[in-house]
Amino acid sequence: MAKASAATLPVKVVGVVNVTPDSFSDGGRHLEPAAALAHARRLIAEGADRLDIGGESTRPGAQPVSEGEEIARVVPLIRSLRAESAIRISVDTMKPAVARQAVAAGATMWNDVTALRQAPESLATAAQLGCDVVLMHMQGEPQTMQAEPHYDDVVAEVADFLAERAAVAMAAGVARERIWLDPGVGFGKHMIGHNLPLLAGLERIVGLGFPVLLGVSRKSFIGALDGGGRDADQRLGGSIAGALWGAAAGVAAVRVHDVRETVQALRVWEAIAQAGGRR
Ligand code: HH2
Repeated sequence: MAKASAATLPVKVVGVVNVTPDSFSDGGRHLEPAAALAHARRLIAEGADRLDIGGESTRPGAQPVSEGEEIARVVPLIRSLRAESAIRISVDTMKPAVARQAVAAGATMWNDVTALRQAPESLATAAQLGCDVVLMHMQGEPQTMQAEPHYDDVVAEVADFLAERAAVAMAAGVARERIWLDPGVGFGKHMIGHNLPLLAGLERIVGLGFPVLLGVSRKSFIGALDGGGRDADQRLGGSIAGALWGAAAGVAAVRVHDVRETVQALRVWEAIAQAGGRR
């Protein structure tokens, strides 16, 4: 693993709150408003720096959700959290109208897995809202992205895509300092043949000069590397390995389901780096 350096730590921990019936790792657990709020409170208590709240699953085969339904799932939760906590809130949505309502309710980041490509008005909306924006790489569409992903050089192609989307966003009026990048582990990528080289080449994405958000938590490639067939909530060790790998490569934040364990792992990591005079 690459060595830690002053520039790479501390890494922020973004806790995932999926208000969906069908998310791949926790679908249905937090669909009821009270359960979603309780889960969000728990992640805050466990040390999350930010929460990423989503009302539509992006996993292949997930049911599309209407704008109204997605707003009804995420906006009241954001409003409740804003009223009781100073936690930073990100909204995980492909729809500009949802992002707009979420920001009005108190979100300060729009996490868009389509990198502002889903709707014609996405770019202008992001510029207008003035919030932080995560531009994520995905090959294809969520429904079909895992059918036949193809790359000649996955690291170069993801880096080029992200650099181009950042340029497009800035040309549309999104401020440079608002832009985050995400390589999109698992989004239109072969489980082993693409995700692993992409993670191995993460420093190239970090080298683009924007803060990088990394999401490896509970993803399928962990189950595949662990003998196959592991349920999503049985992938904690692999999720932490991925978060620490990201920390070593210099990512700014990791998007995780298991906040407490990830915070602990990163704290130990940081303490060792400090003791060795690397911070
Ligand atoms: N992964 C998921 C969803 N959103 N956003 C970013 N920026 N990066 C990711 O890696 C990422 C993401 C998938 O995880 P999850 O939210 O748990 O599942 P689902 O999409 O099924 O709700």
